[in-house]
Formats: sequence, structure tokens, C-alpha cells
Amino acid sequence: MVNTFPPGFLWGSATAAAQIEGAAHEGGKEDSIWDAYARVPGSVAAGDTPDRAVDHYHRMPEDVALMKSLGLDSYRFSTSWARVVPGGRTVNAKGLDFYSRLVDELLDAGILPWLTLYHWDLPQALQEKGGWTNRDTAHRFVEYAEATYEALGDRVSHWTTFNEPLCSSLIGYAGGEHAPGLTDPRAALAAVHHQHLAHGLATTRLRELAAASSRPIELGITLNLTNAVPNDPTDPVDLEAARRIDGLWNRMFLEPLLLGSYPADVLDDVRDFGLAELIEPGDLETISAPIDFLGVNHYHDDNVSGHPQPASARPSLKPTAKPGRSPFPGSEYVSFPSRGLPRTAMDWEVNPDGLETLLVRLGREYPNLPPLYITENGAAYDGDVVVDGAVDDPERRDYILAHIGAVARAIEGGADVRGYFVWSLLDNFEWAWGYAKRFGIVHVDYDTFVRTPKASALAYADVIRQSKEADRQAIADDARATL
Ligand code: GBH
Repeated sequence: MVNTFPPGFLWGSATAAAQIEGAAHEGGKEDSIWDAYARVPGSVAAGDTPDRAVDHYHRMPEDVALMKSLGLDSYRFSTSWARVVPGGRTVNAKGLDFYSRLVDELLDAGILPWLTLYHWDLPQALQEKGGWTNRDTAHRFVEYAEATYEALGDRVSHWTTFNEPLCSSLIGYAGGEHAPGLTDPRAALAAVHHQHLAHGLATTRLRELAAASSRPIELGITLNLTNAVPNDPTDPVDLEAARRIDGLWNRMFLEPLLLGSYPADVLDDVRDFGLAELIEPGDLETISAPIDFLGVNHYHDDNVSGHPQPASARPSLKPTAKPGRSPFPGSEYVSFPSRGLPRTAMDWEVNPDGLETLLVRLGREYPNLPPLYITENGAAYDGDVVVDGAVDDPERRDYILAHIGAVARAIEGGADVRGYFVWSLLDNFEWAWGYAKRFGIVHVDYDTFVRTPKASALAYADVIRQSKEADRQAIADDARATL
């Protein structure tokens, strides 16, 4: 398996600021929307908050040492906007200093920093001005990106604007499950467009700044992409539902970025919710500024079933979706039935073939697709226990190994995949699930914050080691063959 990866394939793991840092009100940091949302009773399981998370803010050197011990090539982390620009207006040198120390620590350990600017933690002060429904937030994002680049651009070459804009728009503004907890389809679509715009504006600006200082820069975005599989491929209602979900969740993000237009069928599906009216002349040119890579987060496919939709006027969304109804604009009459595959503790299907299918499809459908990186893939399972300084997690280990195998097959099938980041390095604050779901390859004791690599971490370290060994052998074999 491992020798099928191209030379220089990047092996890493990923985290996000709000999920690991803690120190939510230290070093000048102010509330993000997740700090505020977590205080709303009933929003996060067990009333958990990101206040302390896994205390990475105070244990950063130890965490970098852990990454080094696993042999990681790269570490994907996010900067917290509310730490760098608390209140959304004034740059906080102390906040930037934390990331500067992190970057130095990584570089000293021989680990490539892979920085994401937005992993869902908008400053609460900007939310109070409308958040992503306000076009101005896109301009504030550019200022935040500039400040971060000014502080770190001399040492960070790989920049990602957004992590999974689908989640921070549709799930946060229409699904009511993520901060800011709204259930308003118009707000959700405004958030989609303004995040796209923020991505395009920041990409253009960072490229100018890098060119002005003659530094190399790799710029991209991370999307969560899923195959929308019709539950019954002979049923036109299921096929229509799968088209809608694929349109809203995948193509609504891929096409503006890669083709410079929103998909016409999706614009029609959501025509009652004001998206088309928000698009100003020039926006799509900005949004489709060239990117150097596309990050793909993949966890599961979606098995989609449709329910006949009344021909009359569209129903307005209810704050709580009924069974058989989704809260997503234009996809209300859609549900996600089980097709009997094994499931993780998140109740997500395990189907590694889906990742292979997805990667091959992207190359086939988008001729100008940039190189791909799997920027997240991993699994939550219950039952991790520390016994004699070890954690046996065979299900997580098997999940990760099987998906790495799927990536290898996709590469053989022609997909241009350059790296893989496991989600996540550490057990962490799993958003609305709080600390109840563990995705880490490293176990965290939530009382003592002690870190213990799980069996999955050791297996992953082994994959990395074997892959590097295969690289070296290939170089030697080439040399021998040419002599
Ligand atoms: C990622 O998002 C996040 O980037 C990361 O922060 C997070 O910790 C990690 O995954 C694990 O959750 O139930 O049918 O509505 C996850 C992407 C997109 C996966 C939405 C689940 C829900 C489908 N998620 N999807 S449904």
C-alpha cells in the first residue's frame, strides 16, 4: 500500500484553534461566536465550552514534540480571529505572538506549518453586526488575513482561507446546530456568498503581499465534500434529492471557486432565499481567483432519499426539522436513511471506497482542478481507555488505514493527491458534541490534560515511516538502474 504514494507526499495531522487552544479569555483574546454560543443553554452537549479545551495554548511545545515523535511532515492548525483581532477591529500583538512561537517550534522540529485562517470562530463582536450575513465581514476578514500574513508570512508558506464554508454557513445559519445557531435560510445563503467573497478577496491580497516580498506562497481553501448517493438509484425522487444535496453541499462551493459561477440548478433550487440578489458585479471573478491547491475534508458519503415535494409554494423552514425533513435551503424534503454500513460514534457511515470515488470524480469533472490534499479524515469512536499508558483503538486505526488505502487507489486511478492529514492530532472540543466525541489519535485526559498516543497514532506513524522508506528505496533503485 504505502509505496504507491508519490515521492514527497505530505503526511500530517490537523486541529483547529477553538477545539484545542483553551485560554479563551487570555492574552487579549475576546469571545468568538463559539464562546458565546456555548453559553446558550442546550446548545452544546453537557454544557461543555471551549474555555480550556485541551489547554494547547499552555502545552504547545509538548504538542509539537508529540508531532515530531510521530514523524509528521506537516501540521495543519488554525489561527483564531478572535485572538488575533479581538473585537474584529484592533490587532492583538500578543495573540500573534502565540502563533509566531508555534510556527518557530514547528520549524525547529522540521514540521511544515499549514495555516488555516477561518475554522469557524468569528469574533462575537462581528456577529453582533450581522456576522457573515453582512458583506462588510468579508472586508474585515481581509484585514485579519493581512495582519496574520505580516506576522507569519516570513515563515509560513501554506495558507488556507476557509475550512468547510458549508458548515460555517449552512449548519451555523440554517441548521441551528453550530454557532451562531440560526435557522434562517436567507441568512445561510448570504453567509455562503460572503464567505466565498472573503476567500477571493483574501486570496488576491495575500498573493500581492507575497509577490511584493518575493516570497513563495501556496494558497488554497478546504471544502468538505461528500458523495450524495441516491438511496434507490431507480427512484426519480431519490435521484432528484441526491442532485439537490450534491448541488447544495458540493457544487455550490466547487463551482464558484473553480468555474466562476454558481450552478444554475442550485440557484433555481434556492431561488426563494435571495442569493442571486446578493451577487454584485465582479464578485464571481474575485471568488474564482486561482488557487494552488484544494483541501478536501472527507468523513462519509451521504445516502439520500427524497420525499415528494408539494408542487405549491415552497414551505418555509421550521426551526426544528421533522424526520424526513432537512433544514437545508432547497433540500427540505430530503432525509438520510441508513444503508446498513458500519457506523462511527458520530453515526456516520464507514465507506472508504467513497473517498476513492470522490477524488477520481473531482479530477474528471473539473479540468482545471488544482492539486488535492486530504486536509481532514478520521473517526470518533467510543470506548477509548488508557491502560498502562496505552490506548487500544482498533476501529479508529482500521478506519484511518482503510481511508489511506482509498487515497492510494485514487492516486493510481489518476487523482493528483499530494498529502493526507488525519483529523485529529488530539481529542478535542467536538463543537455541538462538546467533549463527548473523541477524534484524536492522541488521547487527552480531560482532568489532567495528559496526552497518550493511541494505537491509531502508532499505526499512522508506521505508515509514514514505511512511506519514507519506500521513497528512499525508489531513489536508490533509480540510481542503480541508470548506472
Ligand atoms: C469537520 O467537519 C470539521 O472541520 C472539524 O472541525 C470537526 O471536528 C470534524 O469534522 C469532525 O466532526 O448529519 O447528514 O447533516 C465535519 C464535516 C459535515 C461531517 C456535515 C458531517 C453532517 C451530515 N461534517 N456532515 S448530516
